[in-house]
Amino acid sequence: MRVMLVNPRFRLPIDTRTTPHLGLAYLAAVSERRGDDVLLFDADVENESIDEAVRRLQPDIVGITANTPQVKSAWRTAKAIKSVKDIPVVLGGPHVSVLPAESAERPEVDVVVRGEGEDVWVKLCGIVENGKAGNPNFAARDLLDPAAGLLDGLLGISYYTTDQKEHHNPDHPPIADLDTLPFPAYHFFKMDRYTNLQPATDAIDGARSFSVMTSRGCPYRCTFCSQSIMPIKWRARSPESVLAEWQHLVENFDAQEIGVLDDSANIQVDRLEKIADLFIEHKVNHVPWIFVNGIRANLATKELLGKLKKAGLKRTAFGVESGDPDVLLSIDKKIDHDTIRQAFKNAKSVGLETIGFFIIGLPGETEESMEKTIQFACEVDPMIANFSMMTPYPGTKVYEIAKRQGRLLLDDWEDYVFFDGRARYELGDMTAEMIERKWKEAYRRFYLRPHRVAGTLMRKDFWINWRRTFKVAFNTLFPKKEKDELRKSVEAEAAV
Ligand code: B12
Ligand code: SF4
Repeated sequence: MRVMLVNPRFRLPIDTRTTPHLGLAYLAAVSERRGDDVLLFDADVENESIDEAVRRLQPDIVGITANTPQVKSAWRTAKAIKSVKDIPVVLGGPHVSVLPAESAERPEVDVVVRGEGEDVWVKLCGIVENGKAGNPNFAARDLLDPAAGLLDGLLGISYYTTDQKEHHNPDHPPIADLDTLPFPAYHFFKMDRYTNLQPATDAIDGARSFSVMTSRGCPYRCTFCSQSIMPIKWRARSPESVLAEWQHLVENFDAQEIGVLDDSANIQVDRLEKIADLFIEHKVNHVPWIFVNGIRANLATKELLGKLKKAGLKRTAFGVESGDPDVLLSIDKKIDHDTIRQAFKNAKSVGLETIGFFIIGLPGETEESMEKTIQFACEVDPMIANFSMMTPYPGTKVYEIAKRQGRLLLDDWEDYVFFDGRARYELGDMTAEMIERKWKEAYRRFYLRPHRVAGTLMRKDFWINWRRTFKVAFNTLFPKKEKDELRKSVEAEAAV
């Protein structure tokens, strides 16, 4: 079968990096293992439109990924595909997992896959393949024919049959043993068209950079985090499986840097220690790698971090979120400031670069609590401080709070991004003006301290990336009406 996987076009309002989509890379890998011809269409790097590609490549099924700001683009993509042919069009990803009915009811979408996708996608492709075996003209309407009942037993999907009946089949169980998954199939991506996730490697912008997930899920349930839509059970790959993927990336793809995307990589400390030992023993520790997303500060001991540093770890992030103890308690992060202080000290003492993630505008915040966040950021002083304005994503507790008790300032999924300098909701005395002012102040005060300015100017990668850095800084502090222009241009492209 010819299966097409699509990352719909979505550009953030600032110039961010472009990386291959790991979820699609996994889906491509399981499709390849099934024996399918895989066609990967990442609209961020393609030169042709989706309908041209569909006409040229003639897929039998198309899977489109969608996070919240991408979902409208996913619908436009689905529509464009349907204008060519009535192929089964499937949507998956974080947004549609939370709000499946919203997409399933659209005429251009046939099936929504909720949650972890590999097993469901493979089974769905099997169903379509069987349908085609019995009927070469098999189309989406045949898949959704209530009399045929082809989708009746498939767990984890939502869809409307052609009699307009809504179906939400029960959830599919999460993959129990992640080691059974093939490695992400990067060979289907046009790798030379991507930048890197975060330049860990000084002096090599656009280094050959790959993402790896060594575990999935997170046992915590922070009130602002969309992770709460994924299975609560934390599952990890074996150290041997992680080593094998690492060797594959280093030897077959000449990886120059690797970003570990786990939500909570260090839940089992001995597993990470074993991974570090294996990297050292098998001499893959010369390739720098980073924890892109943050590891749990309460489990970041000096011993563990020291070992990881020897294994090639260059940079780690910690999710701090707030400098105010009451706010920190209220978001269920289950951590305290002394533990966070210690984690930053541990990381710095073993020579790791650090990133701190901070949020301005959590529920219950006041000007004073935001002030404490800025002060705490300056105190722990990570190499990179990332301040985001609280954006309440559907499915999170903060979204429910903002909707019920506050005032959501968003009515378009395409606005659900962090970077365009506008507050997303108001709650009690916390106004949009206050959030926006303190957010800008956070960046100014953190980065314009004399020792930071001097330190930044001394960094080699600053001089390599200075044009981009200035552009990002300028757009962050002086966001303009460019978001509307951006949307117009994306929609104009989609209309072509
Ligand atoms: C790495 C990452 C990024 C990277 C790269 C994104 C990329 N190209 O993959 C960058 C930094 C660019 C990024 C940006 C953003 N991100 Co991000 N990101 C992640 C992160 C940490 C890992 C993504 C990943 O690789 N996961 C592992 C793979 C295996 O999972 P997956 O992609 O979800 O795919 C699986 C399923 O969802 C499903 N699936 C997905 N697509 C499809 C399609 C089909 C057809 C099927 C059947 C199944 C299916 O099957 C896949 C395999 O199991 C996640 C957190 C997380 N744990 O997932 C957040 C996350 C996806 N990001 C999030 C957000 C909010 C954003 C931004 C909007 C933030 C912003 N800056 O404003 C932007 C949007 C950028 C954009 N252009 O779309 C949220 C999404 C919430 C939501 N409701 O949409 C998440 C969940 C973080 C969180 N916990 O809140 N992100
Ligand atoms: S913020 Fe981190 S620790 Fe909290 S739920 Fe999300 S992934 Fe887990």
